[in-house]
Amino acid sequence: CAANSVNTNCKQEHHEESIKQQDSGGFLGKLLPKEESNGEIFIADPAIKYIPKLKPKHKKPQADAKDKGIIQRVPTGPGEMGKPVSIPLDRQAEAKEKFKINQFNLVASEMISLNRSLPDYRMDACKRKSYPPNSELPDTSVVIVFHNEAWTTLLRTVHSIINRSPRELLNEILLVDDASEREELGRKLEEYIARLPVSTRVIRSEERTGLIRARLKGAKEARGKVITFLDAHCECTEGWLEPLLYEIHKDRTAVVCPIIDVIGDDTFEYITGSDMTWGGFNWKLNFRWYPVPQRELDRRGGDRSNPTKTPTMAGGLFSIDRDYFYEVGSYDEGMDIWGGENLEMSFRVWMCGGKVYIVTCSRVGHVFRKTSPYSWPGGVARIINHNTQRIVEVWMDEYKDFFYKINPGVRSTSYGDVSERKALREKLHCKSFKWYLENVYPESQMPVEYHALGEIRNKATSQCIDSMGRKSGEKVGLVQCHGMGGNQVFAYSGSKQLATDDNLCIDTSYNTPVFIRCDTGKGQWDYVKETLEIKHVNSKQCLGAAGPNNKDAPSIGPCDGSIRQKWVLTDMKW
Ligand code: UD2
Ligand code: MN
Repeated sequence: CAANSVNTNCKQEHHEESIKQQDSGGFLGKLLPKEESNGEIFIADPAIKYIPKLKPKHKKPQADAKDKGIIQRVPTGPGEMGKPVSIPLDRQAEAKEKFKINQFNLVASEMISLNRSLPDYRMDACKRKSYPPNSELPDTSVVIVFHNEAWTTLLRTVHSIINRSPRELLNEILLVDDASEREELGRKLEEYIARLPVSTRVIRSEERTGLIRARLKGAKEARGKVITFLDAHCECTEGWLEPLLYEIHKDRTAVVCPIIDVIGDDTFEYITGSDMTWGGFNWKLNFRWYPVPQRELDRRGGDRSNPTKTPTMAGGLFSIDRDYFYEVGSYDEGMDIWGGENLEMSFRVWMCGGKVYIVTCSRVGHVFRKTSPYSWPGGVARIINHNTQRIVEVWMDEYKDFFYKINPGVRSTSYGDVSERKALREKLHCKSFKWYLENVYPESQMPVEYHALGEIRNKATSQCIDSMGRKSGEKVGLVQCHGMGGNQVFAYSGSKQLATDDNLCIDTSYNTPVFIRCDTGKGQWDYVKETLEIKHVNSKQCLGAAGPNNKDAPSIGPCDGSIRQKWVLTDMKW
């Protein structure tokens, strides 16, 4: 079955498969070996993580552990200490087959303990930091929404929270089931969590609402001072919670994310992510990771253990003061299934007076998948276009043109009524998107100032400049104009660059127009209104229609006043 398939046979197949596993393996039996199922698997004191009290006859006590009356459990099982799992030869076919169910290696996940150990990945400066006593920090409810999540990843998320959070700071865990269709996520889940030492509840949604409304449902029930949202396939590491809560303690309008580390979808290896990336987005409004610019490193005084101000967040993992969450407009209830809510919240929080941080002393792993395993009622494109239009219409002012120019077809998707969200923006006296670009995200792919946005059409041949989906270093294309946006949309920026989406600008190299990265600042062109010439500022040469040797590329040469060197830019602003 294809990913994102809405074919009910596919869903049925997956469903049956998961029930079969359930019957033969017995998740609970398998994952709670006898010695651990007597109530001791959940480690109450965060100071003795992974060290269940076993009777001395089981294992020899280790020197320092002996003094505390506890036995060190040497973690040697599959995946312990974040190591990759290798699937035995005789289970590889099964693993391949079961990968389809959740779009990650279910067999590997089932081999790993729900309490798997992980190294302390924090940088030294983080380990040395001291925080106010727990009694002074706000406590948190953790809200995890899921639809057809695998039992093992869901429960490993829960166990990692319990094992690695100070009890005073963890008010409760709320599992919001967004109409899952899997047997094991039914009553069995309630039975299982009833034995956990931290208040854990399952909140059920009868109908599939999508992750945004599911999170709202969870948030409504939350009793902690802070709400922490996590995806249902995460693993929290040592010391993850305190630095998040500390930032909110200092500033209740701070929305804080951990560094999101990668749990490999195939081996479940825990791979640390960089503390030098932050969140951005391109013209298509796709969330993207980009390197943190020098400007922000300087602001943090060169100390990488200080939180990074980030223009946007990935969306799945963050903490927010519960009252502030509602004050700043919680989520847009009009958004369906998946996508866009992270950018919407990032824009909203920044523009309406809050901040978004990546707290580099907090690390949580997440299983990143290549495709989505669940169904998308009504189609993936429809859902994402619907959600994204709701963002651009409410928050992006004139800059919404970037999105519509590159995706003209989107306009045919309805996006519902956004008047309430616009009223919210008014009520909160939020700043403009231009303010956001200038003050929060000057490195954005969207130039704050631009003179034209659209196709660059040659006057002689009526062909258009086209990025052809190429990368920096590759040559610029010139093909039939198609009027469909995409690779034929360029902005002529205030800094005289000819920029297309995702940091791609036109420059010349060895007398050939090529793409370079816009953030190099290179590639300046004068557009001469009177003569319609596009003139390279450094070399004074003109861009022209295709030469005789290169039919699908623009030429560059001495300006000769011919019609082949005349260009029409769309939507000129002067
Ligand atoms: C990322 C975020 C995710 C969300 C999404 C954009 C991270 C690590 N993940 O995608 O949290 O912000 O971008 O919307 O930042 N789910 C439901 N109902 C649904 C669909 C999904 O409850 O109809 C659950 C799902 O089981 C999971 C969570 O929502 O626990 C996020 O979904 P995902 O893991 O497919 O999203 P991801 O990580 O690709
Ligand atoms: Mn996820």
